[in-house]
Order: sequence, then structure tokens, then C-alpha cells
Amino acid sequence: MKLHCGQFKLDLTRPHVMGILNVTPDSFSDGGHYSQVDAALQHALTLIDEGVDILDIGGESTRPNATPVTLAQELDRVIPVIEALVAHQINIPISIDTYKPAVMSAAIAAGASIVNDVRALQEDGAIAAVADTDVGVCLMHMQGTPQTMQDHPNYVDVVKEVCAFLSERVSVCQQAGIASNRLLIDPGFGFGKTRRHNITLIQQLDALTKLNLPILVGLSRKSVLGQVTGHDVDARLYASVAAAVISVMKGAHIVRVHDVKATVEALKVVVAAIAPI
Ligand code: PT1
Repeated sequence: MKLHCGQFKLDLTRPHVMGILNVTPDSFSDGGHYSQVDAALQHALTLIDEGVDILDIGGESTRPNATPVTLAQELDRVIPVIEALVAHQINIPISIDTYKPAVMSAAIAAGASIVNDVRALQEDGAIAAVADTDVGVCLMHMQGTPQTMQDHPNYVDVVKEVCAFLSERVSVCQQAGIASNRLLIDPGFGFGKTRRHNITLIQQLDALTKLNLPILVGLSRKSVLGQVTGHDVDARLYASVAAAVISVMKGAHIVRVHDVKATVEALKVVVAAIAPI
């Protein structure tokens, strides 16, 4: 299985690690963007050193109850970081985590190779922003919006409904001329899902393989792991590594993680222990 994204063709017969790149919002008025862009660049170089395969950059948090940011703020946070990474000639794909078409277009123009959209290109203009490009696209399932999604998640059959939604979005993309080898699917752990829904999705993750597209999973440090272990967000490393391992063993091709070094090492053991697919 190969993913075409910009100048890259990722061979997804080996599990890939997508590293989450912090783009720190303005916490001090320290006179200018340099320190924040530089901090993001240093973080990116560390992740590359640790063996990351893809860098995922987001300027707006989509975790439960996160406050939305304006278009201008989001552009201001992510575009200079993408430009700095491109200037450094890093040789791995840059993914932009956004649902805003204007951010997608600006990020692609700056050199991003993947659009990672938690709204699966449902925003007006999102399909058009990627259709006539060659970037990869991650289509994620979410019930509701980040502001309200954890209020009362509700499904008759969470696995069926997630598969049906993703299948529908895949069809819409294909009809818009986006080739299948540019598409990724993601069940959207923690996005309008209770602990039970998340656990059911992990248990039956292999059900997503029937869509015949690469699967991306983001479980790193999420609350479901806190519910299982009783640990706070800063003590979920072991749980996150376990989640990455089990996801890959159940068919995930890409895992989106904070802890790249630990995850890369754990997945080397998975690769060594499992016959290549
Ligand atoms: C994800 C993902 C993402 N997650 C993709 N992009 C986040 N493709 C951002 C919690 O329950 O899984 N896939 N971009 C982060 N979102 C969350 C959601 C963070 C829930 C935390 C939780 O703690």
C-alpha cells in the first residue's frame, strides 16, 4: 500500500509514525515570532532525529472543549513554521492539521504535502482546496464539533457508523477527482466518542481495513487512555505506546503520536515480530 502525497510516495507496508509538532500559541509578548518558530523548528529537528516519518502541524486545538482560533491567528501560527521547515530542506512530508480551506491552500503553497482534516473536507471549499493539487488527504470521523462533541456521543453501532461515514467521504473525494492513492482514513478517537465507543473502535479497528485505504490512528495521550490507566495526560506514555502497538497490529498504517522516540522503538519490535504484509 502506497500513499502519494506531494513529492513523496510513502510505502505503508511498514508502519509510519506521524509526529505531532507543537506550534505554541503566544504565551508571552516577547516581541516577535522568531522564538516560537524557532522552538517549533527545534522540536521538528528533534522528532526527525528520533525517526519520525511525517510531521503534523496544527494551529488550532481540536481536543474536547478547545477554543476556536480565527483564520488569521491560525495562518500566523502555522505558515511561518512550514516555511522554516521547507527552508531547512527536511526530507519528510509535512502535514497540516486544519479544517479551514484557506489554511489548507496557504499550507500547500508553503510546501505541505498532506492535509489532515478532522472534518473530512466537509467545510465549504475544502474539496476544491485540495482537488487540483497532489497532496495526500486524511479523512477523519467526528460526531459533532470539538466544542460540544463530548456532551452526549450517541451511536447505534459505532463501528458501522464510522465506516459508513468514511466510505461516503471517500466517494465524495473520488468523485471530485482525488485519486484513491492520495486518501487516508481515520476513525477519530476521542471525537464525539465515549470511553465505550473508543474501546469498541480499538477492538474492531480491523473493520476499517475493508475500505482498502491506509488507516491513520491518533490515540496518543488521549482521555480514553486516562480512563483505562487512571493517569493524567502527562503520565500516559506507556499507555500511548501500547495503543500505537495494538493499532498497528490491528491494521493501522500510520500512528499520530507525541512520543516519537518511544513509538518508533516499539514499532521496530512489531515489525521484527510480524511477517511483512
Ligand atoms: C486524530 C487527531 C487529529 N487528534 C487526526 N488528527 C487530534 N487525523 C488532532 C482526548 O480525548 O486522532 N486524528 N488531530 C487531537 N484531538 C483530541 C481529541 C485530543 C480527544 C485529545 C482528546 O483527550
